[in-house]
Amino acid sequence: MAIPPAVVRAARTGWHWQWLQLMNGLGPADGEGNYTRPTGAFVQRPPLPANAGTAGGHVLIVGRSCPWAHRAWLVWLLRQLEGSIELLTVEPDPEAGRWRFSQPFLGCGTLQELYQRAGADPSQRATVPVLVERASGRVVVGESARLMELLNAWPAGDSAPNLEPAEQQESLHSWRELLQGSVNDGVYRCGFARTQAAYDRAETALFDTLERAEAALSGAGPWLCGPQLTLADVQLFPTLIRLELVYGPLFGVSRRPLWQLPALWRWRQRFFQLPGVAASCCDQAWRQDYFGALFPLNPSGIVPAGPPLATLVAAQLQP
Ligand SMILES: N[C@@H](CCC(=O)N[C@@H](CS)C(=O)NCC(=O)O)C(=O)O
Repeated sequence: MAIPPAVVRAARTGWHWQWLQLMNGLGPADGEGNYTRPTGAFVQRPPLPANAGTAGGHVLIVGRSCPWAHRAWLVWLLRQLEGSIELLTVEPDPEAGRWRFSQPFLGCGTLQELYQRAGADPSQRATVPVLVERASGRVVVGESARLMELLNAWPAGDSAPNLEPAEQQESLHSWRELLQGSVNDGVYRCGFARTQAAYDRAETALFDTLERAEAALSGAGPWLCGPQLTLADVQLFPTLIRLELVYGPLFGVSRRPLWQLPALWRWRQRFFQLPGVAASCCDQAWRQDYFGALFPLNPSGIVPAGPPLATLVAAQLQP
């Protein structure tokens, strides 16, 4: 039996209203429907702790699916900091919408507890990545952009690369600023947009920046700022490696699949080959967490099939 149009209209209105309520929890928006990322706790860049470099003195807490955690994890592994900073992975708890420890950590079962013990306001989100001093439980920093810089300054072995080379400082700074808003947060601005206009703005800014990156890499390279790998490359990778697997299908970011940007495709392949990087790419966990946890964007909870990660980092473009 056909459903009367008036019932369909009422259901759509009611459904849309409920969607907006759920979106308020997921990602706040301004009056024009643009996603506005809330400010977290412990966001300032601290000075290098006096005991930095002491074996086991600090713990870097990450979540496998989180791109912000991934960038800190990448700096940690590229600079080979495993001797002084322990890496600890938290698990998502999609029902409660928070991170939990597999084993109690410093007496805490959830990241929220750890944040509150460290002095965060209960209204503030407990986010990954976060760097914690083990002995005191003090949060050193909870903002990934600052954390990347701190880890780059952390005492490391002679073979550890400096990811903020002085000679590339200017271009590094401008790339990082551009990527942070239009690409790293940009994919979320697309996925969490409340209106068509908000989505269009974010999507245009995202692909404009990717095309600029494509042009920069086509002309020079092999890295974004030139000859040396920098924090700008580290910042771009977690977003680009999730592009076809998550952001394309879930956030509506599919105007230009990466194979249409061949210099960026090769750059992604090159970055993936760096020691340790492949092991930090947990594509199954990403898909499970994003499609499973972001209920307002995927109410069925179905995790769609996607391309195998290996095909996205192949040396040659697959015809
Ligand atoms: N500004 C933070 C954002 C990090 C962030 O949003 N992390 C998400 C996971 S991708 C999180 O932990 N969310 C938990 C929550 O919102 O309660 C950073 O860059 O470090």
